[in-house]
Amino acid sequence: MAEEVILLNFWPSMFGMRTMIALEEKGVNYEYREEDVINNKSPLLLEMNPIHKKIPVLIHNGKPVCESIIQIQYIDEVWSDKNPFLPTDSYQRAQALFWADFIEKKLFVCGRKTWATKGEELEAATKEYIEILKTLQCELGDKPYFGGDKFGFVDIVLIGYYSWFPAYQKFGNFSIEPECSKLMAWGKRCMQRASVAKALPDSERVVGYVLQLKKFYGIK
Ligand code: GS8
Repeated sequence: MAEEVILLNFWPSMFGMRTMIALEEKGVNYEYREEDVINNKSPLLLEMNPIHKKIPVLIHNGKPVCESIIQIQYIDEVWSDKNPFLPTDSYQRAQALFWADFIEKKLFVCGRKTWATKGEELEAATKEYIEILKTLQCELGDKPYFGGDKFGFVDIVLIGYYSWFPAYQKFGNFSIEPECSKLMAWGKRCMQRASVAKALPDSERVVGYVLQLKKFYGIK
């Protein structure tokens, strides 16, 4: 049977970027469908993700897989013949999942505060953001990728945020490069990959999107 793969996505989503990168890395043919998650979710999205009603949704032969980190794991298992994302060693695998979980718990919430808060809350958020990135940079160490010599699971989970860094810095009025130059170099390295270059939007477009969000939520 021919594989039918559909990705429901919304272009600025760092979560959707993960799934797109995973599909591209595996060379899977898929149909990309852009969703308007802010104003008009499609009936297909509501049917395929009735619990969270969020993108990204991966639809494989008519069956939905929800949550981006689960989607990366699913893609890795189903298309296992090419470019494994997770290490086979159980301990290494647990470590990769730990860092994916760390990114998941920390980055989105703190990143949002850099454009949605002000005053002391903003100051605390920008400090925390740098601390989170420094922790990740420490884990990266001198390796080219979190996966070692190979672009892998943690790289896929994190890299979408790289396209948001300019927006966070602009609205939060802080700078990532001075303390996190190795992490920025990692980001540039990842951008050399066709999968990442295809999935990540232009950072200026993200800045424009955040401006729209600020207006939408009435944030001055
Ligand atoms: C997050 C998906 C998500 O927040 C994942 O897949 O990893 N943990 C999930 N999707 C957002 C768009 S990106 O900010 C979304 O679909 N929001 C619509 C809504 O909240 O109604």
